[in-house]
Amino acid sequence: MSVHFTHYAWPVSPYSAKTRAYLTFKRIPFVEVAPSALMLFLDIRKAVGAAIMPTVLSPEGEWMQDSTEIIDALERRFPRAPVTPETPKQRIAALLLELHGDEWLPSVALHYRWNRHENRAFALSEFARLAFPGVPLALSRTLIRPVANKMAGYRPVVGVTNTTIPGFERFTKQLLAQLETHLRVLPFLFGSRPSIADFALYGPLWAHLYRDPGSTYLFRDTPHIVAWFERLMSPIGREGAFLPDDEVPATLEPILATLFAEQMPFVMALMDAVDTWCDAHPSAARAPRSLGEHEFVVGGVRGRRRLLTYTQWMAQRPLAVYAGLSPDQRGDVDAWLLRLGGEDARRALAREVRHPFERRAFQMRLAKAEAAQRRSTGSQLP
Ligand SMILES: N[C@@H](CCC(=O)N[C@@H](CS)C(=O)NCC(=O)O)C(=O)O
Repeated sequence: MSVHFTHYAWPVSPYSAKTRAYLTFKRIPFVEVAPSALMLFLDIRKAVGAAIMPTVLSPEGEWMQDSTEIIDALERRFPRAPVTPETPKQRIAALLLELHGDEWLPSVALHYRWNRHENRAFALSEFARLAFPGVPLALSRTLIRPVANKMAGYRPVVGVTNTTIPGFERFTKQLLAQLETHLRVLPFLFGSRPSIADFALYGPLWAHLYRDPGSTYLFRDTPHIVAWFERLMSPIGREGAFLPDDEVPATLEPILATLFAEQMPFVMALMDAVDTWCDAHPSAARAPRSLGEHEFVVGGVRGRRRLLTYTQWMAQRPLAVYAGLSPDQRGDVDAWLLRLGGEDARRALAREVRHPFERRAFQMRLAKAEAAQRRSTGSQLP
């Protein structure tokens, strides 16, 4: 039996960059395989239910899918040098920044990849050579075009339109400037050890914005971000540590303040939509993938984007940490939240998750207790 984990991933994939950086830091023995189209649409789809990446196959033959679940499962198996800080403010900040990387930055990533001619051509060639190894590029580019079109088609879903593009670009430049300021002082977001937040932000920033040749210029004046990419790509040789005394560095505050000003109102609107839908469908055991569209703001520009229920599952993570705080801890965390985003920020973290999701085979299942109650009252799937 192989003692290695297998990481099925392409270099163009942001969520794969997240898991690769994690595996590398933890020194988990793994080999990376770039799955061909055949593998994706036959083996991987059969194993996990979709042609998606990253997936990880354990030495025992167990498949894992979804970067967050992969990392959670491996953290249980490899508990040394945990990547999620234990203390309240750092833990909440790390999980919020994971939510930011996973559920807000994809818009930026899709914009720069599919709206820039040079990047679009590069991505198409990358998809072609990885999906159809050994096939002449002219043919493989034609064969892979439907997949590329599907990816490009996600732009309006995540709010990228001609109106919002200036907002996304302003947001991106500001984020890179803020991250550069932070990384001038510290090697990683919370100290000398990389965290789940480092991996999640690194994913789209490296795999799309930096690696795609038509947007690398965004990093011309950010040598510390480039050095951080390099640290995340190779083993750092030591465990490092998160800052003592639950300190969230002041240099992360502007990034968190924007997250509270722009991403969080949209997450709250999603949770309102989930509550409304679940109240109207009391017998449902799972929620639909999408609940229509809603307004959002990015870089000060207003647009509309799809309310994807998966995002609530990700948002439940920082909210659960807040819900579990002792009164003393809550006082300290509240003062910090008020500084970052006023009463709205405190209210967002304190929000009750009335209809918690569990994720199973790409479905947002309503959490067990509630589902059991629903079943006992004779409910059915919607
Ligand atoms: N939430 C998932 C997202 C994975 C994902 O969207 N992967 C992209 C590539 S980076 C993909 O394979 N998409 C295929 C599709 O959407 O059909 C994760 O964290 O792993």
